[in-house]
Amino acid sequence: MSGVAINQVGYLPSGPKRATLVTDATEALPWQLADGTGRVVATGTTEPRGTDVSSGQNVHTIDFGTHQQAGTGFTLIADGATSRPFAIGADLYGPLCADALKFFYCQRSGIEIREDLRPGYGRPAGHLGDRDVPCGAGAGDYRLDVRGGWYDAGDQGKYVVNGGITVWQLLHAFEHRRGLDELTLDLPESGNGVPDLLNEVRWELDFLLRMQAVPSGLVHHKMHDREWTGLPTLPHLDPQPRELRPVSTAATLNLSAVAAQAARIYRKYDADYADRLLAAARTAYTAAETNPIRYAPVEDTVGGGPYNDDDVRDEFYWAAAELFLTTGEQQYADAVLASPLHTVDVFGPYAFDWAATAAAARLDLALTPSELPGLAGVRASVIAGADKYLAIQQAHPYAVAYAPPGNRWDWGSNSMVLNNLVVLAVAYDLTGETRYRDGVLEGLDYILGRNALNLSYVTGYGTDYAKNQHSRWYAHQLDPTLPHPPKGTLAGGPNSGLQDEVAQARLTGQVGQFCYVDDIHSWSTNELTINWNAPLAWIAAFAAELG
Ligand code: 9MR
Repeated sequence: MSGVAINQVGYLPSGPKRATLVTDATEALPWQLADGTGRVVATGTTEPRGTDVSSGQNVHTIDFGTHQQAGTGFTLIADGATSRPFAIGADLYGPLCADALKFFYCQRSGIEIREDLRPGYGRPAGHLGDRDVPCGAGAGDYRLDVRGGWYDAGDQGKYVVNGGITVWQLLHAFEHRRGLDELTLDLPESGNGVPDLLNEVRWELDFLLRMQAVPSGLVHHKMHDREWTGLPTLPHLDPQPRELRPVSTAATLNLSAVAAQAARIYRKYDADYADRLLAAARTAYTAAETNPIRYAPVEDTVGGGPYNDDDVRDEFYWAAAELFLTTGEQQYADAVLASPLHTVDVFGPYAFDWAATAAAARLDLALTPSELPGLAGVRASVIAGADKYLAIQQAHPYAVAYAPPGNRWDWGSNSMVLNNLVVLAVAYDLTGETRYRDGVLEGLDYILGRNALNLSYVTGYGTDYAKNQHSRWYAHQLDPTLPHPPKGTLAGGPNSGLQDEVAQARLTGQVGQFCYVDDIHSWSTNELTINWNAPLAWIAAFAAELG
């Protein structure tokens, strides 16, 4: 069996252009590139790569980078197989960036989603009762107004640590990528004089601020349904009571980090809001210092996910970094410099996620102008991390900058792949060296179809794409009157853990890349989440800039 896996969205004229051929052949083979009319416009020979660990397949690389002519409907032909059609063009990634960001409006809680703004996705406001929510057993004897925010994923829970890393990444893109301040996202707030990306992120920031308890300054870890609901359940029809879970040190530091970051970014548009954000960030940091070991328990999995984390050294580092970058104050500089994480290599198999935030701190310290002593060393550490991911990518026949230990792919692996590319992109920003830029672009190929499944993991992008992501309201697979997820929605991706029954029944014994199924019930391989769409938007913004 043979096949040619390509980026189904397409390649930038000046970017790298490679494909992966699956074949039994061990010797080099001829390949042809045909244009939209079927005319052969380039030829060459494949490079045999042996057995790819991530898929178990015998593969070759096809490099057609010398062809720079734009067009649509290109195909690659080798070993009797023809690839899916693809484009070559400069403007391929602007739409992906916009759609990946428009995704967030449809995740909003506590507000009607307007049909005129999102045709096919209009729905009544969900969870208006979140304005008066009791603290569950052990959480405290009070009620809070925790309305708004984004639903985390296919469930309707709202979790501070995951909302936090998502906000951080979207604001990081806003601060360090170009063009996002002018992007229109078709929101109710559009046209109010504030960039739409900041309008969208504020919906979540306001929710995060409401999760902070008074007077302690500590932040509730999460709020969600008392019991899990079934699929489909539209947000406004959720029958379950909602509950807050106890405060945690991780959530408190998370709010501190992103409120501090947001304070410097929103100041230009709303100084009062910036003051409020900064005050909340300071209060939270102090509260965490006096309550350093309140951990969200791993067992808290009824009605919502646990998002447990019992190592918060990285969250302390991250909050101190953002407070320092915003205020320049000595106390926060001291905390950054004293952190045990400041001088260690924080770029592991994957760079960061909701639980591991040290690399987020490092990336922001490297890019945001400041007077931090030893800044050159900070930047060098990011470049060293990028070199590591680049080496992994270069050894990988599908050009994935992610090779988890033992080939055991993580839950949400597509976000790990993308976040490692963010490190390459920051290295490009710091050095201007083309190999980092090319690494980012080639890394995106995997997400958009150059993979063992020949599948684009982004709904609406490519010829064959994921569209049955686990969701209670984009549940078209279960009820044809409901929509698929909106275009620009990323699927979680291969997960060797196979925690759900569909994955267990269909994927047991599969190798790495094959641990994925586009079925709505496969919540461990095929969910959609806010924190996975954020890196997609970040990387798409980078690719759009280059186009
Ligand atoms: O993305 C989370 C992943 O890193 C964890 O391993 C997993 C189990 O704790 O939970 C994932 O987060 C889920 C959350 O708990 C509830 N909403 C959906 C999230 C994505 O599946």
